[in-house]
Amino acid sequence: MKTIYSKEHILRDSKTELFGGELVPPFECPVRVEFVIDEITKRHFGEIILPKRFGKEPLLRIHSEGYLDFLENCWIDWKGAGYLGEAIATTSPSKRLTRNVPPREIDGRIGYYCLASETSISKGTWEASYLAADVALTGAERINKGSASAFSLCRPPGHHAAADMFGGYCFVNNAAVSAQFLLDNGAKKVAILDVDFHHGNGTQSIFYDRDDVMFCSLHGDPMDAFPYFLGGNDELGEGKGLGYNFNYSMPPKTSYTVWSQALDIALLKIKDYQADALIVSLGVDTYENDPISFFRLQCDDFSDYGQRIAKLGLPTLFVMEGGYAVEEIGINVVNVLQGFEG
Ligand code: SP5
Ligand code: ZN
Repeated sequence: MKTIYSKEHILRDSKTELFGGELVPPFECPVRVEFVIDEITKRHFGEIILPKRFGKEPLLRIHSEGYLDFLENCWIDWKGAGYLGEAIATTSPSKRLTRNVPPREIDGRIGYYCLASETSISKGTWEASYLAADVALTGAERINKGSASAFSLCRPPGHHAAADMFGGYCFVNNAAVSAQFLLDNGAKKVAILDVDFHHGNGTQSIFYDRDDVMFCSLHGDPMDAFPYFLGGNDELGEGKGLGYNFNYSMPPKTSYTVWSQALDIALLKIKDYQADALIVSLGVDTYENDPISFFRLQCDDFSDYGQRIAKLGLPTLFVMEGGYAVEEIGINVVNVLQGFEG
């Protein structure tokens, strides 16, 4: 399997995350993907190739123009306002008290487009996010041209990003942009399997009313875990999309035995759907030592579930999402990919 990767992910190098009332160094940091690259190299897993550039059109199929303009200009406007720190939303449209109009002034704009204010916008965030989408699209194009699999080592991650919102360390929804690219280039149906510890609220919201993308997510119960306000098992889709969204939320300390039972059920849904391709939102924050998550998966479990996913026999694009136990992130990611290859 080929890995698509660009060193320029480093352009996303925020210094601050709002955590427990303090500004701390972000969990989502550049060294994460360097550990993954090191492990791929060490195990001679496969060729590492550079992304192509696809331009903004594929992003505009998922995200609003106003949102992308905001991402591109946020840092410039924030500096222009004379602020010394990184760009953080201090306000957000709250339930009912909103007229749904993006304000002119930067504090208002960032709030309008923000779903979780732990995530700061820093210099280079847009450039890295745009490139991460190209990393994903390069993988999608390979799948479209007949590759059995590809690994898009995206950073920053994407599954929390909605059509017009950033947060949860995500800005552009790499998996959603890839799914739409496959549909725009001949696929009739695409399934997204989200195995990141956190619910893929952005991806779910993007495809919630559609039947050409099935979304299945395994994650920490939103009563106990970020993103808190979406991800219940009773969210099944709406309109044409009813019956094409499936959530498998699980409690603190969930073991691989329980997690893999949920995976098998999700895999059955995807099998019955008869998709043309599968996109795996691959977060390895389900690992037992992840610093911000609460599942109990062990390193070998990642190999096992890679094997189970392979049994679907679908062309599969792996898109990197979360995983914050940086010392083991490479082992866990490459275990999934090698398990998949068998
Ligand atoms: C892509 C991805 O994995 N994004 C995750 C974003 C989570 N950000 C919020 C982290 C808050 C962690 N709270 C832990 C509480 C422990 N008691
Ligand atoms: Zn996550």
